[in-house]
Amino acid sequence: MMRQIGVGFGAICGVVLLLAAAGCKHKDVEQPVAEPFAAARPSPSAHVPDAAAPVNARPSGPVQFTDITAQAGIRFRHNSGAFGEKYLPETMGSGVCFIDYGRDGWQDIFLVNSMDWPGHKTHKSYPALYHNNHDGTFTDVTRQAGLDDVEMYGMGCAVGDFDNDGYDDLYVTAVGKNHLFRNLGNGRFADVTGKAGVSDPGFSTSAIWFDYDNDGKLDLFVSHYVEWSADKDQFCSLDGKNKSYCTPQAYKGQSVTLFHNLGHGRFEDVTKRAGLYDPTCKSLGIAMLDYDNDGWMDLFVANDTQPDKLYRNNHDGTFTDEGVAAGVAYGESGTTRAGMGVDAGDYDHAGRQGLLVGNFTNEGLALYHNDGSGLFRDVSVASGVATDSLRSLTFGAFFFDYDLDGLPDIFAANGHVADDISVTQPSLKYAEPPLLFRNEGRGKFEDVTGRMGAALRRPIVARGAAYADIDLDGDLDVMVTTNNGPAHLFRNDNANKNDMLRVKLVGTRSNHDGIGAKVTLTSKGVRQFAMVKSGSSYLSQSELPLTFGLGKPEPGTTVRLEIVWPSGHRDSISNIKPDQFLTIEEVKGIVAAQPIAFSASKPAGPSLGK
Ligand SMILES: [Ca+2]
Ligand SMILES: [Ca+2]
Ligand SMILES: [Ca+2]
Ligand SMILES: [Ca+2]
Repeated sequence: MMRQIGVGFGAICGVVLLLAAAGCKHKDVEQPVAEPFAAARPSPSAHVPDAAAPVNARPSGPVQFTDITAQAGIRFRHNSGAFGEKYLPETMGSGVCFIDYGRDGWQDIFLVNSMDWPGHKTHKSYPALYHNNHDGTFTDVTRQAGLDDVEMYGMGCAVGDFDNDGYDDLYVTAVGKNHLFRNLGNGRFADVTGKAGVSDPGFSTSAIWFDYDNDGKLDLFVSHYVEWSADKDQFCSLDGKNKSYCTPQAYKGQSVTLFHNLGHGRFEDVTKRAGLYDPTCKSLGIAMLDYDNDGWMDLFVANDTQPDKLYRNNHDGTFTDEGVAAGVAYGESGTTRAGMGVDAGDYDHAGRQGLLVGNFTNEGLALYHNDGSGLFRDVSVASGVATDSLRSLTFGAFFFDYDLDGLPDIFAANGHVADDISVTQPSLKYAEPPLLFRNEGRGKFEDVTGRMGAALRRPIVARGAAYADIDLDGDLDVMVTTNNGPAHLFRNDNANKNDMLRVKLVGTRSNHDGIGAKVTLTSKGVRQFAMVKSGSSYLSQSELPLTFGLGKPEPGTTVRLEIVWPSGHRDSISNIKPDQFLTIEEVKGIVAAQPIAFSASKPAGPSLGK
């Protein structure tokens, strides 16, 4: 029934019509209450995607990923600044973030760039913002957006609406000073780093927006790698003669940073007060999770050659590292690994978030099952992901349900750090293909990379990775960055022959993005659990809307959603039809519903072998 509902009516009318027509039941319906941000916030109807009328030709055939970078008009190239000296940061960048900066319901792309080193300038390098044209193509709007006047040695990015004005803002990490770009809502961004007090110098890597004190304002956590500067650069060599990129053992670590959002555009560095100051850390990836399900956000931080950390939120502004006690600090042999990209997700319908960590070659991906009661179990080998990833050096890594069967799968973006690795280890290569693991259920994963088309089989020197449904056909597309090279946009073709439900949350008492909100979906007797999150993967961020795969279409399928917001408020909505993009506002419930516009089976591109 909801499929017939148009998109032209306003939010209030939409709620009434939806409730009446679709028979939605709200357990916690309450009168909207006045709250401080109400006036400044946009009407939720502004979030409705303006997709064309749905095409009912449902696709068929196997899922394939097609590299559409060129046809999409994306010409970004990362500049590592490498000039032969092999400075450590050159081999580490950079990231990609999906951001719907114009709030038209279509995900835009932000790509972080590094730059030439001082004294070795050949040209200027800037990050790139690509606007989604709603037709599979993108336009470079970096200049119009005002993002082309800060050159920096960029590493990563994080997307979150820190001032709750309804427009997602951008934090960009770098070697040197980081930058906070406030989204002005008119297509432009303003550098507000100074006023906000978040420049956080050093060697920053991944960053994350999360509300650790549940006050409705997003706080900022920044991971740092090592103490490095050009004058402290060490000489390392694989062959005893020529310089190679050093491993992090050559340098001292650098502490993570936590910034508390004070409101009014200002932040306070509370790292020490929060118990997080630790200069032994060499952190690369961050995942937010609530592993003990107490409603307070915890963090998992992957450290390169140092123990990984699980920072439990103590509810009083402090954190305690429970990594060792929880069993996630070390590999199975008791050694530290080269933790890079990370993600947290309920990959087996346990109702709790497990952990995924990308590691070095010969270490394999780490997969931890969350057993509850504060303990994780290393299931890397038992699940099948460790063996098939042993030869890979994984940076970007995340859970996502690429085939929409309801079971979260795993993507890993790989590429060695040493461009000369095959000289000393001929079995290893600098460029490596990504890995896609299909979740077979019962805790098992199968490497299906070879069956996904030629695009995923091509070796690249991958670093960042993120997903979003860029064409609003219901399935998740993937973007991967490469070091000192182009970024790749891989379109997911044909996964949407399965049903799905996509959900965008709008917080009112909670932060506007609903970051930290937990959504439990029940359909056909199966419960799926997901959380709206910033960060994860490596230097990157996927889109904020959640996608739930619902498997084969069956007549009469309905879905029930239960949402626990960071404020503690609960919303419960039943009798939802599949294949919609819903916008759900805290307390109000569904405020907009847009049917998924299926695109029929796409022809395989010329680059797609087989
Ligand atoms: Ca904002
Ligand atoms: Ca906060
Ligand atoms: Ca799946
Ligand atoms: Ca898609």
